[in-house]
Amino acid sequence: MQNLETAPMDLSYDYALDRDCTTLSRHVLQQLQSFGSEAQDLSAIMSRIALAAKIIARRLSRAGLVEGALGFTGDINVQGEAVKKMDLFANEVFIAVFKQSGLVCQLASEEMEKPYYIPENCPVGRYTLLYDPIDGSSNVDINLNVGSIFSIRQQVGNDPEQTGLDLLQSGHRQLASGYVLYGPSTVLVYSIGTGVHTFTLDPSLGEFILSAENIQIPAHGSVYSVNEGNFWQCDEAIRDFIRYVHRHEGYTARYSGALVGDIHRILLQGGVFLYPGTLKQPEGKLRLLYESAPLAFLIEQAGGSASTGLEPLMSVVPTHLHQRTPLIIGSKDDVALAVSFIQEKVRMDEDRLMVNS
Ligand code: P6P
Repeated sequence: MQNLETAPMDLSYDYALDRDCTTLSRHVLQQLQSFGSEAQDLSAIMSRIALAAKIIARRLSRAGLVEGALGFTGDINVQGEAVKKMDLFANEVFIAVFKQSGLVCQLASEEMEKPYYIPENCPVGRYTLLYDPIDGSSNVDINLNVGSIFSIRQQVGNDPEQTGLDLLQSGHRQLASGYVLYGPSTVLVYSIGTGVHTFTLDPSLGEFILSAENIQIPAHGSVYSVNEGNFWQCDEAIRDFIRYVHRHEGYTARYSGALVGDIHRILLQGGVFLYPGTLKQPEGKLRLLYESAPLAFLIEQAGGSASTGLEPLMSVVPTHLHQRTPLIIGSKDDVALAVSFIQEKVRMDEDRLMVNS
């Protein structure tokens, strides 16, 4: 059989079969170079996430035709945000695909005040899934891209009080993370600590098929992604960074209102995404455990970086489940530039304090 590494772009039957047979579950085992129980578990978890993604993608693709798929439920979630019907549907999908899987002890989501606890799955050593079922749900009713974000952690001990306290760990404790981008095609991007890989849903097969391996984010990119409507709400250091990219050639603004789409662009083309603290939300808007930390894990695996502006995002240990965090994430050089404006201001404030003391 041809060596696929060296063969020219060959859409022969053999190549097509090889490509179509590199499914997500097989890829996880290849990445872990193991058929042991933990590798099988993680492979099975990724397959359940893929199943959830397919069910959500199907609903999104027909949302305009399905009674009750669009619009708001009328409820307010634990974040104080109006709940979209698609948020609720997607949250239920993740619960349904994992409830009978025997793999996951707890499911923690943006849509649930407390984790969904599955006691029969909780002998120590099972897993926890933290997820944002639909990120960017304001885009659902206008048919723009949305995403799902997930993070897989080891379940540590039992938490019969369902407080979620055992989930309050830094991003370094993640075993795997990724996102699904529901766009013109449905793409699942994941890392299990051995690089970043993308799978594209082939509707004719009903399978996610490997489309790119070991993605590396460029060290620099022209894109900066921030909601400039918050300009006067942001700290002076962030305003100075935005003024810098306004005044220097080679920068372009891209902001979709859906984190996953903005991050996917930056993963592939380079650049920096910022959601800093604002006067109204000094801790920022994005949640740490099931939005920022999974994306930080993945972007660092691709050679990028993620910061709160004051410390590496992956180092933050939350004090509560739905903790928010400022987020600056993307190409190493671009994150470093944005963070340098914040650190310069911290230095100036410290110097001013010393002079005045
Ligand atoms: P804003 C969507 O609600 C979300 O959580 C992210 O997907 C997105 O990046 C951000 O909020 C957009 O927030 O305040 O710019 O509308």
